[in-house]
Amino acid sequence: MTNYFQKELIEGLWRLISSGRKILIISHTNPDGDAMGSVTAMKHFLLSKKKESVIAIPNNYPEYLGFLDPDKKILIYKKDGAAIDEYLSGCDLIIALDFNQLKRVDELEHSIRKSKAKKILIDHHPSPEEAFFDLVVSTTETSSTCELLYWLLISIEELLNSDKPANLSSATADSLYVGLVTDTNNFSNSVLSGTFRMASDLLSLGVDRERLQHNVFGGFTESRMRLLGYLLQNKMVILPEYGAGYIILTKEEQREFDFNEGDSEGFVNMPLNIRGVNISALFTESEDNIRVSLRSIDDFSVNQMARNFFNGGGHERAAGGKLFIPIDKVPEYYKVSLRKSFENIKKGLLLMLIFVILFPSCTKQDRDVQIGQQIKEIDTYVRSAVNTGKRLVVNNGSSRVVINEGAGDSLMVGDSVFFDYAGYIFQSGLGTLFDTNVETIADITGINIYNRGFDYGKAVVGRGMLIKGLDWGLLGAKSGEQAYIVFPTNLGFSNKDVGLVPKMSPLIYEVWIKEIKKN
Ligand SMILES: [Mn+2]
Repeated sequence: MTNYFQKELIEGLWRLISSGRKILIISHTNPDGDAMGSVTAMKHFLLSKKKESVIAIPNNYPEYLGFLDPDKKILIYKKDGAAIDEYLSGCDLIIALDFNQLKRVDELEHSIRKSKAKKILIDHHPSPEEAFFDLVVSTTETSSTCELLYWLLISIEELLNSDKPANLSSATADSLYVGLVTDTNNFSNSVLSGTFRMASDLLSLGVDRERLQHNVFGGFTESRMRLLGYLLQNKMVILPEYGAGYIILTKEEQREFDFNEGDSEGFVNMPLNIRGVNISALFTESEDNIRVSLRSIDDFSVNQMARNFFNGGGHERAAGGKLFIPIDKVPEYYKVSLRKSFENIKKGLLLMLIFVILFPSCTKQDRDVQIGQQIKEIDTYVRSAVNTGKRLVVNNGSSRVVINEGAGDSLMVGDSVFFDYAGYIFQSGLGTLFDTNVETIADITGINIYNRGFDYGKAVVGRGMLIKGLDWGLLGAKSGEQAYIVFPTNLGFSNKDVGLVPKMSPLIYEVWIKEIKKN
């Protein structure tokens, strides 16, 4: 029996699913076992309910997961884009699995955003893009999307047939098992008692455990095994001072060992098997960036580390991101990121200690006082700008001082914007620079901020894709406009340290609007 969910949630979920006539099931780019397991499980389940559905993913799945798609019916946006768009045009329900933010579906994002279909998200990553979906089921404390999906499907079955024990087809069970063993790395992490209960139930449903186990964790090519041996022997570096390890896999080595997408699955975990190593990274050189994969044991948050230093994020102990630096700079950069992460933790602990000792009740009231103070300082700043003849726009507490006027359509909720920006901590004006997409500005600080590729910022405004102050501050701007957008910390990162921004910082962005696309 499951008591995991409120009855209303299951009823709402079933209402959406049962009213869908043409359903599209999607998951994230570079799909792993949990992504592929959850989309195929969903498809089998829908089939058992006589529902038409199609699976679409942004790029191809790794070869070893091919057994989940025996008749090759899964559509891949990179080659089947037109077919997917056509299906979408008549589609009335989209079910998104195993990702939190829509940008995780890459090229597929645009088509999904345009679609008028109802949308459901089922996922176990932090910070889901809630506003976009009609129904979100998100639990970060679940081992895998497949586990979450299992309990949901069982609950639906119980709702529909309260007199019989819940039943799922063996094909559905097989798929769910694949996601379960992938995301727990064969039951070695993120496992709770419910995870084993699910595994036990799946075996009772007739899962062919040995075959699946071999498909997921065996069945490698010879060249993949040789590559692993080579990396462990020649490329794995251990940094005892940080309790960390890493492996760099270059393009040249990928060619030499006939590397295929998915071959490096599990490599990142290898250094963690060494006593004293608690943090591990795998850097994989690709066409225009370096893919970063991070793992940890104990309490070190690689999610924070990925957010702060690797343009990414994920779970507390498994995260990923991207780097845009030459591959030979990676060892130094990794060490700096480790050092700074430990410094942040120490600072956090020290602050916490000070707060506990000195301000036993330093709470929301104190923060409200700080925010009130910031609003006053911002007010003084924008007044002096207005006094020099600048135009001021205030949206929900975010102030925009227009330096150079633009022309054409105004940016409204739902429109897309392309812009250059530089973010500073507000210190009665531009303080410390913490983020920019403009290379010349980044150069001034001497550090390659966030290591980003210097593309335009782009976002759909009013959809929570940007921090609130920026999201709201941009409303009404026109193409060609240059402006300062300034707001108190509650519209920024609030009570969290993020990258170079200490918690409770008011922020100011200089923005240059390049292009606006009306919704
Ligand atoms: Mn997952």
